[in-house]
Amino acid sequence: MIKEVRLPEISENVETGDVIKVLVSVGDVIDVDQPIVELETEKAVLEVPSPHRGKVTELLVKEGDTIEIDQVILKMDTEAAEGEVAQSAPAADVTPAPSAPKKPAAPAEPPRQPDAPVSVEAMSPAAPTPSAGAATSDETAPASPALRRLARELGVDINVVPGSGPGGRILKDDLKRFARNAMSGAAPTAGKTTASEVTETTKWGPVLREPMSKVRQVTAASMGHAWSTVPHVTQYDKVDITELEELRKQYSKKVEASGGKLTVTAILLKVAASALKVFPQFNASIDIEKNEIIYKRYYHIGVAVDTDRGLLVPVVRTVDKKNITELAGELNRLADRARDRKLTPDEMDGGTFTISNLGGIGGTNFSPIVYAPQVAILGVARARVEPVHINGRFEPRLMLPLSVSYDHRIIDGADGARFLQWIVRALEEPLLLALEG
Ligand code: CAO
Repeated sequence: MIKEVRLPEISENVETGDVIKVLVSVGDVIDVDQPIVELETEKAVLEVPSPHRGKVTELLVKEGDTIEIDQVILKMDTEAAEGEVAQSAPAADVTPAPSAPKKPAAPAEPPRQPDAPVSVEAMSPAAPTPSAGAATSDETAPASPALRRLARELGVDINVVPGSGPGGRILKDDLKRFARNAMSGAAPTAGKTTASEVTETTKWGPVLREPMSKVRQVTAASMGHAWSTVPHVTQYDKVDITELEELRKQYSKKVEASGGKLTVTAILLKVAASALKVFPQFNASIDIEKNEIIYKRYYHIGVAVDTDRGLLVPVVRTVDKKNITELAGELNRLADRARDRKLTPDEMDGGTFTISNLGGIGGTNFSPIVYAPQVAILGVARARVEPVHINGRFEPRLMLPLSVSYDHRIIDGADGARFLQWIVRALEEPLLLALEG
């Protein structure tokens, strides 16, 4: 019997993907769950597994094709395969994985299809959102193909339409509102690079043009969107972690024995979750259309991870309910999965706050960009021994620079200062965590 194998639903907001590699050929006998194509979407690189066993009779996609959900990838004869041994997939830089990845039990997550593709290389720091500064291609915009078509018909660049749906998804009403505003001259255009500005560069010397990877496209879109829509303020402070460092060294072996690494990031996860409970406006989102603030009663914290493919932000779930040893283990596991290209899109969704620690690399401080629709992000720079004036004399103390960037629409400067001060005090006086956190 001839069966069609179609692209199943991958994740919320993902409508299309680019075929990076076709892993089977016509005539191959393939097994259930055997990867058939490697697909790059705006959120991850995925292996699409075969839902049936059979002999491939027709291949309907090739490398470089952009395919949509439900598009037929190949046809196979499920009877012709009887008695034949399945052909194994060619060795690829991917990790075979079960067809139904374990879904973390978090309230904010989209449902996953039972035989959805398996992520082998994570990509997205957050659900992509359209950006005034994003690429002009509409492939990264979280909108349905029909809406993209409508946008083209209306002459609207879908990438600059702010989405009000879940995860920044663009809804029909968003497009209509945007088009109306555009006609009345109110559409935002800030941050967009014009074609002439771009071509000008070739006038002054040789250049190299290369296509942006999907990670870069998504990062560009979400950072551009955040930068152009969130009025940022960044608050800076320094915390004396001399005593904490002693404790960290003292307990690091114990934490290592349970599979984690007791770093400042793991400790900050716990401290941040407690601070978010004390200052709930930092664990929120804004619904500007309805003039409402959405306070989240769960504490899922994203941690920026530097990988060879770019910035990825896996999310540690229910941070408030875990101890630092558990958090250290989970952070280690997620950072490894990010670097090994194994994160699933779900593992990067649903964050309510983010920590970005660049201290392992260096720097005296920096201003991180808020991952909209979140409203705040904690930046961590390199701890250094500095002379600190205490009781009339200078003492060498280990000082950790911290910053918090926040959305000034719902967080006032005084609250920004209080929030960061709370974190500073919790690191200097850990009892505060038990008393207030
Ligand atoms: N100050 C001084 N030393 C620091 C430090 C800091 N702020 N943060 C980490 N370190 C040290 C650690 O203690 C560790 O030292 P040892 O090897 O001697 O034990 C070393 O730096 C490496 O730490 P790590 O990276 O293994 O562990 P971590 O838990 O601190 O960080 C992670 C994990 C994933 C946050 C980090 O590896 C990473 O990828 N950072 C980059 C994040 C990034 O790109 N941010 C920018 C995003 S754009 O906003």
